[in-house]
Amino acid sequence: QDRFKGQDYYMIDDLLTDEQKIARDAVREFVRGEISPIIEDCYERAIYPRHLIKGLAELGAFGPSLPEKYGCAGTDETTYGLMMQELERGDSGIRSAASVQGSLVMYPIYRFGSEEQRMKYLPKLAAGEFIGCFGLTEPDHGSNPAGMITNIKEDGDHYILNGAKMWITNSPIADVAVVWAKDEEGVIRGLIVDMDTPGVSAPEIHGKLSLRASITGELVFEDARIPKANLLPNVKGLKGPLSCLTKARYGIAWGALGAAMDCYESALRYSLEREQFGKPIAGFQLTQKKLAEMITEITKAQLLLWRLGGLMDAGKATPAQVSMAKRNNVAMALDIAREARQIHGGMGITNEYPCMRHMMNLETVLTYEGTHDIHLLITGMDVTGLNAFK
Ligand code: TGC
Ligand code: FAD
Repeated sequence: QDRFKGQDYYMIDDLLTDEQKIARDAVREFVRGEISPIIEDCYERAIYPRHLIKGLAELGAFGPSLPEKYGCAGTDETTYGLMMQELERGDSGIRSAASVQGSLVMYPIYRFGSEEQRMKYLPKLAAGEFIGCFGLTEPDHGSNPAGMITNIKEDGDHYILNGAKMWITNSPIADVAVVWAKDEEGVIRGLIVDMDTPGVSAPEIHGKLSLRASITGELVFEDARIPKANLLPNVKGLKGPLSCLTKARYGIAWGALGAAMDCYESALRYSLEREQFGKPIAGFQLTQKKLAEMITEITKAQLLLWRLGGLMDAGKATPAQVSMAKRNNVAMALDIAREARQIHGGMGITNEYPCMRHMMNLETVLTYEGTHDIHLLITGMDVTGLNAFK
């Protein structure tokens, strides 16, 4: 196969800095050499390829935009996005692992933690020596995390943590969890939970037909004693976890673009090679319609992300703008995966081609980090000023 060069219909590369392109190309090369050759097998056997963690850490894929002082690369937000784009071109499950580690575990420790907590955890998480997970969703509180019942009660210099979290990426293999729980006044607080604490367990969730190269589990807390020193001191309320989600949703908006690019690339290549009725199927108008619409949507998403990256760096991006990008790009990628699958005909349902795997992965991506409809309602609230959730 020729080396992937990326789609760039509007010469968006001209808008990128050399540093951004170097970081993107390094991850692209890692995906080509380390992820693409094994991913179909991992997916089929529902295995998370843990051996990739070291390489991902060396690329700086865990918390790339956090400061170098903590072992991170200190990149801008567009670089972080481009890295997520390339990882998800490989597989949404691999990008998920990086999103959770960087945006949902390292970011809250950096943003809301004490300097002692930062120094204790961030370098190890950046180096992949620790695996982190993020516990917000509960069995009865998914889209509405404000209703959570997981709670902490004071007991001397400890908190007693009780409750359960559901659908937690990486929990069965995690060393540390950032967990959100209500205190005795009902205020949501963040805690750093070492997973070897007695009373903490993380049973794996089996039977997923999506995101199979990612490991997902529960978090169960039964009178777990968490030192008070592990409370994140600098945030109270739902805005704590939601701020982390804004950071991760931004990365997902880029990641989904990567999955779409991979599907388009495969469909274009296949349609030029596959002949029916005496000519390449790419020569039929209906195939061209599919391909033309795909590259149009990819190009629009690239432009949206380039601008959003600039707004993030300037500190001007609003959570609602991030919601719009996450919702648009994931739905766009899912549509492209479905159309690309069709272009491959029967071959499209096999693991010879990536489209079906991306399609199934993207069903999860459409749901986690705020469902497609929740993000629509966030946009609706932003433009009308009326809150449909209350
Ligand atoms: P609401 O009253 O609107 O807000 C409470 C406070 O939070 C602030 N806020 C945000 N801050 C930062 N970023 C955001 N995106 C924010 N959204 C809201 C808000 O300003 C307010 O602050 P303050 O100072 O006034 O207290 O909250 P609500 O209870 O009405 O909920 C609103 C809603 C429905 C939008 C929110 O609950 C929501 O986004 N629900 C979706 C839940 C979700 O996304 N869960 C994701 C779980 S983690 C996950 O899926 C990881 S998958 C990772 C992987 O494997 O890649
Ligand atoms: P529900 O909230 O029950 O929603 C069901 C349906 O109802 C959806 O279609 C939704 O859009 C709709 N709905 C809900 N409320 C409204 C409303 N007000 N108006 C209109 N429609 C509404 N969570 C974590 O905390 N950490 C993780 O690491 C993590 N990883 C995940 C990994 C995977 C593979 C999956 C599948 C999920 C993960 N999640 C994680 C959980 C994820 O964020 C939730 O699944 C998601 O927020 C939706 O919650 P729910 O599944 O409970 O669905």
